[in-house]
Amino acid sequence: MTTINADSDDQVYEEMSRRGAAPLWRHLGNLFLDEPKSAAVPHLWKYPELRELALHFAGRLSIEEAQRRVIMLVNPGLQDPPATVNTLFAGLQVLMPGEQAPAHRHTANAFRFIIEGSGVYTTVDGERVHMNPGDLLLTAGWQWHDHHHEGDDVTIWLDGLDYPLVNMLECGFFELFPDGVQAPTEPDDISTRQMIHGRLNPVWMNGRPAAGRPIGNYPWAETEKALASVADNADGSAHDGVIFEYANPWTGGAVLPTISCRIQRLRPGFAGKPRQQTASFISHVVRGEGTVTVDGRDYDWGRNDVFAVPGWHEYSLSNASASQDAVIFSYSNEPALRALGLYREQLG
Ligand code: 1HN
Repeated sequence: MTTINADSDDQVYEEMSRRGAAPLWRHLGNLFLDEPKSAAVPHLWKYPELRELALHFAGRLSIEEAQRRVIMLVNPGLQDPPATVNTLFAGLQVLMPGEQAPAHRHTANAFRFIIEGSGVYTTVDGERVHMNPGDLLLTAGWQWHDHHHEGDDVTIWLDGLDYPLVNMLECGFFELFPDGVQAPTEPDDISTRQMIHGRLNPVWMNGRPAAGRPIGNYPWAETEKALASVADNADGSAHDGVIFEYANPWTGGAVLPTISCRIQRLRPGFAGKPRQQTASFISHVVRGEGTVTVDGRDYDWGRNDVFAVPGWHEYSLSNASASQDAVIFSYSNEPALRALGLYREQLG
């Protein structure tokens, strides 16, 4: 053991480090901030720019080689490892007619929000789940999934995953399906057909563990119906307009343990009040044009664009159009923060 030289603090600090120790008094300010400061920055991705990149590689990178042909939306503040906000990922996946993306599973939870194309399905744990634009498809952690394109058009969807959180927690597992793609073992779209009716839950399934996802697909036709039936007859939230959370029908809570998915409609002329929340979120514009203002800076979005708002940044949403509404799909890490007692918000 080295003896400490009592005359020189510098030497003792060096010795402290050699002994695997550190002085809290030199770290306290960095470790305990007055309020959160995100490494991620607010950011907007324009869909036509991303689509062009996706189509370039659709023409020259085989699905066998790529496994998943996904253009990752990388936050300028989170490049290594790449993520979109602190705990969440967004990517655009392109699948071409005739292609099959092989089956695999991972502990990360995932969903797809369909942007364009038809004739495509994902097999999730043996159930073929068909997708059309505006549909929300769930693949909960550790469910096998492979994608199949039997239609004629380019298909592009938004992939959302919580792998940045899973990896941060060092709980990532990944496995390839032995036979490439799964043979169907369940009736097509059965989970959606059994569960989508909202207030009519299938009694014979009660008692079954609510693991995985009870609904494979939240079809756009149902989502649109909800928005249309409220229309302009409710003001909704002063911050978000008319906003619905996609619910797990067993629990009434979020569709995935770490991710809440929402759909909102900003009526023409809507100007949302500002708010700030510890949750980070990512939004995809289903239709319309408008602005998200974050920390006083305007980001103007249009159809299919994606924007990220990291936690604890003050933001507000607006739709300046006098005649067109705007519809936005978004997902956030609010359930993960709530589970840990860390969700806070400040309403302007
Ligand atoms: C993944 O497995 C899929 O299965 C999509 O379609 C996007 C992004 C990162 C890691 C795994 C998919 C992904 C992904």
